[in-house]
Amino acid sequence: MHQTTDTLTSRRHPASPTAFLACCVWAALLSVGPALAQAPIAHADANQRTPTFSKDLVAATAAPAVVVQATALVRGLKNAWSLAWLPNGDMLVTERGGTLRRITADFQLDPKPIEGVPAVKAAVQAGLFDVVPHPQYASNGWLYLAYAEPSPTDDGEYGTALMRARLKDGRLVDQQKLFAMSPKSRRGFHLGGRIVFDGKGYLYLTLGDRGEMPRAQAPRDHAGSVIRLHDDGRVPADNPFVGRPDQLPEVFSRGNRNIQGAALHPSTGELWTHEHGPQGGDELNIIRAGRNYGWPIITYGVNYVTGTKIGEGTAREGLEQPLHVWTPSIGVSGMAFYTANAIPQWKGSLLLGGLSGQSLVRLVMDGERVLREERLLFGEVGRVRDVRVGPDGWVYLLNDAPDGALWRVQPR
Ligand SMILES: [Ca+2]
Repeated sequence: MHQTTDTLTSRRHPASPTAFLACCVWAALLSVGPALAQAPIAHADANQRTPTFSKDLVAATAAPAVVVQATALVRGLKNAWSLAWLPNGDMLVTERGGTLRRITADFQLDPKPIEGVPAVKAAVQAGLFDVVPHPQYASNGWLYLAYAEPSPTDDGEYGTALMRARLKDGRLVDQQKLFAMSPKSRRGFHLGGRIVFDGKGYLYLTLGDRGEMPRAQAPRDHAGSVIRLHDDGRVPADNPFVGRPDQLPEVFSRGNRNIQGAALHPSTGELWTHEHGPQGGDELNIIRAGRNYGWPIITYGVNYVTGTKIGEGTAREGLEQPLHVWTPSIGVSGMAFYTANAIPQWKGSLLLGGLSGQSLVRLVMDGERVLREERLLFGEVGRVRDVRVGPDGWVYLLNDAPDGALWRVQPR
């Protein structure tokens, strides 16, 4: 069961002119859209691991290591999306419709939403997404928000954007828009919206394909990518496609369908994400510079209702394989590594939520290998939108409902 980084590395194909040519040839043969054939982004040394499958590991899990219960601490949250703590113990919660709420350290919901939130397009899956304080928030006061930004020309189009601001007297001030995906679209699906700081002055923002599948492989399109920026919005000089006029410099990875959960690995510092598959095929991935995660060329899912095949199968040289696959889909959302001490048996686990799966999922990891999967709290908190570990070491959840709540998870 031990699959170390070294063994994975040794299985990669060395980058070479021949391999690059091979990439170009098969990319040109793909049928997902002319954009891909123009400028293949596929990586020659893709990691061709064999993923684990949720259905195998859940079936093998007889009983959870720790039986937990969830307690609703704050009710009356409307389609809550993201939870963050401030240094004084207060919490901030976004509601997808476009409101930012403050919860005091003793779990009292401020009835008055925070003012000055930018205009958001709230439709289908679009709206206000992540709220994340800067790692040095205590000294610089920057709060980052991801949201669906309406087109300034009022043409009905919108796209995922990133801004930062400071919170002063219940209001966002000093606002700076840092990024907006291009092109915008009228499709209300798959907007990503998670923000992760890497602790080195950079941040990642996850995006989605907007329900317009070929865009995830279109080289001059932000859709279906993870982007990487300096904390002030500048494009890092070492981003993988900087200096490539056929590509976009913000892009860090592509071929990502819709990422609504992302977290930095506590020891490697790498960005781990999951993404929604279509019908089946939710994935866990490690996002690496310049890699292509395959959507919609390869997937373990199929088309909704019809069950027909998407793309070319489940694997292709040069396209990343996921670590773990959920078929049927659980609608993955929210992610946190558990490194606290409050629940010692969970140390080192990866926690994530299921929307349609209506559960908290705990993955027991050995490096990059999932050893065990537990489905916890099934049906008890509804559609789990966000999963965070609080400063007290307990796990907190937000559920996606018109009358949702902030929940604390503790051993029963
Ligand atoms: Ca994939």
